Amino acid sequence: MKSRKIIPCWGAAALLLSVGCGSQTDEKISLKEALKDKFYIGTALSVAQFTGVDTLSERVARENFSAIVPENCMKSMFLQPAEGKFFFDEADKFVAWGEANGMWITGHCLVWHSQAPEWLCTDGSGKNVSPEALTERLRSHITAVVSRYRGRIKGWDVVNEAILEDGSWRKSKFYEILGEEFIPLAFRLAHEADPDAELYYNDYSMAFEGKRSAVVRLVKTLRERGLRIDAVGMQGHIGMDYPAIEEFEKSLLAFAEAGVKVMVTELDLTVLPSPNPNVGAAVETTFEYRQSLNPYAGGLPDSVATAWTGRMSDFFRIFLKHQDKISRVTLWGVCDGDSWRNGWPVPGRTDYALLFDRQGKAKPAVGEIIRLAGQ
Ligand code: 9MR
Repeated sequence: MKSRKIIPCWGAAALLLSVGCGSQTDEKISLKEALKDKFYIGTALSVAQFTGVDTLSERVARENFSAIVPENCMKSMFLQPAEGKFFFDEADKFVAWGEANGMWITGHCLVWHSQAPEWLCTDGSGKNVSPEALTERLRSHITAVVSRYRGRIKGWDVVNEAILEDGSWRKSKFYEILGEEFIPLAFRLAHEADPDAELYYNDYSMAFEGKRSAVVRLVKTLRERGLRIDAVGMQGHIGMDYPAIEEFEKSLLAFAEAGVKVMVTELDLTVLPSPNPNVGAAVETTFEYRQSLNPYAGGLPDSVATAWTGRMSDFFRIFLKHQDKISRVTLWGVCDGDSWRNGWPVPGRTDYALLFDRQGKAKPAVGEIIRLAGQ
């Protein structure tokens, strides 16, 4: 299907209108239709979007994307806020919404140092629990969560953000207590709970050389030990001048070469100035609000919007070039107003990081991606 003609020559203007209002005919094609034979095109969903509160983004998600991931509701602090007390209401609704709308459903995330409940790694006095106790807690959490959605959630971010930019292990509680063994442990437990589910390692700042090599080593180690790992998720929290696209591409190729699929996860492109050029997506790193850091509160100048379209399209050009290696590209949110980028690393800003604007209208980049997909 790679050669299929999808855009009529009169198309660009009508195309943008049509994807904006979501109608689909032979001539007017949505993002997910255009990418159907390339890779899944996904989005993260917030609770408001799959529970009928935010109907605007819900519609945009349904009409334009083919895969979903929960932005927050499946993190361990929400699923098991107290030991043995699970809260599945929102996660159940998320999965039901995905099934009702024919989405490829990914679970996010089983083991992550952030948004983990206090009780998981420490005892009542705040001291680290023993390796045996943590192993048991991980076993009960992963088993309960993965087996509940067995056959329905098609892939899991098993371990999230365990490696630093220089390639060293993040010194998380999991690492302090179990060393790097917590990673193979998590992959083994997830596989036991649903042998058919795909399993992923997911991280940000993947264009860094040190991180690239460490992730390749991790993939190889897991595979040598006979453990299942299907793909590496390259979080795409990118900016106008980072990362260098060539370095991102190098990592993509290195992961594929290590024998797994690549997924571009958590894609968003900020236009805002960063007080620290090297922050990746470390949620704990934040800076105080200053007006000078929020230059586009009243709207995005055309020149900046055009540059944004260009950069987003450049990334998609790379994704399409390597479509045989990529199984999914997922935006970290539906419309600009939904994006966590408005609140990080500086709270209270106005960013324009996603493919649909605050009114749910497709940005020019959507038409550009559709055009690129048809070539
Ligand atoms: O987008 C998420 C935001 O709403 C949460 O407040 C934040 C809390 O840690 O997590 C954000 O999502 C993160 C994702 O789960 C893992 N990679 C980095 C993402 C951005 O922080």
